[in-house]
Amino acid sequence: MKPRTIKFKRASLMAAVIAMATAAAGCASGGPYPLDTLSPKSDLTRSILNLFKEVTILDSIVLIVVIVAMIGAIFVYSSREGDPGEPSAMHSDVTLEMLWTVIPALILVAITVPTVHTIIRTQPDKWPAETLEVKVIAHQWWWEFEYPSLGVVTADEVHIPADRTIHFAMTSKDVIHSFFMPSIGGKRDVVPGQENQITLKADTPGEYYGQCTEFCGTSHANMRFRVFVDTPADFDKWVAHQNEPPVRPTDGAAAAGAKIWADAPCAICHTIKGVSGFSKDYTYGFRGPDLTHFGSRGTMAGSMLKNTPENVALWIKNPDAVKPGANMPTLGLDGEDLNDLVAYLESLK
Ligand code: HEC
Ligand SMILES: [Cu+2]
Repeated sequence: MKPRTIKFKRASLMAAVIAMATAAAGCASGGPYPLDTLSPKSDLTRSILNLFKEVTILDSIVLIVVIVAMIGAIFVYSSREGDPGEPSAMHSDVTLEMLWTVIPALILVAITVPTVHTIIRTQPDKWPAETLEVKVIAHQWWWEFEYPSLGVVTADEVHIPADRTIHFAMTSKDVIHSFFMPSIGGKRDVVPGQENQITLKADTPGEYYGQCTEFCGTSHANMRFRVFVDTPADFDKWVAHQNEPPVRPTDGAAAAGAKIWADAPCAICHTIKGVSGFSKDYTYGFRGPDLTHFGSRGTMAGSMLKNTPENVALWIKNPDAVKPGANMPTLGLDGEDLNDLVAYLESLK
């Protein structure tokens, strides 16, 4: 080999190493991304991030050692002008073989021990008495949240109090989904006929994003949700409000809309507590989100849209045009009837 090509190879190798290091630094810088796994806001996500950091540091050390050894070998052992022919071949070296078996085994142990420890610590099978249970029921393509001890049911926006253990018990009404709220609770599959769990304690009040992360059909990407971590006082206020029956409008568009609601087939799939019922055997009023306090939610249709009168009207007019595959039929409402119905739904604060 001529010295010139060796020089060229050395230079391109160095360039590649510098490019990799720059890319790695860019990834670590983070940013304002709502599904960022690097900004934990609960004990569970903090443990996961710590584990991720430990393993990444360990792996980086291994990477640096390998790269330095490789570059060193290129400089020290590459052939030069005037070298005698082929180098001698080496056969077996017990010490070397022991080393390259034992060192990787130790590295694997160093990764396995904290991983298993984190899994055991973050997936308890018992939880404290003051734990709040939240049932998560996945539907194509929206999320239902039920608080059995509080009598509250909501959709796509789940509220939890900070600094209290929350136990999410999750199941699906149709296909396999996955519950992913990166800042609060990692990720867990949601499977029909089975109950999966996440237990955590959120620590920073705020609004966080969630998303279904198991392909579940046409509108999979539109199956989002929000997590509101409230201060305990705000959470109690929210619960008290959710437990009040919605105020019945007495005049104006909203009152006219309430009449349309009573005549339209909406109640077959939607519950408005105190107005149209819900059957315990799941034959009536459960196929779509509970609308009892629909007007108090900031988003709708799997957190895909902001909850504004314009969006609600667009939705009712033709759900499928807004959200491909939506399991709500087009019911032919338009004009003043539609506006009145929207006014009624938005009045359900
Ligand atoms: C066959 C069942 C069915 C009927 C009938 C039905 N809906 Fe729906 N509705 C759904 C489903 C399912 C969703 C959730 C769709 C999604 O987000 O993917 C939904 C979503 C909604 C939403 C958004 C709620 C939220 O929190 O995201 C509103 C508002 C709504 N429906 C209003 C109505 C009105 C008004 C009527 C009557 C004119 C009606 N629906 C009739 C099944 C139905
Ligand atoms: Cu899904």
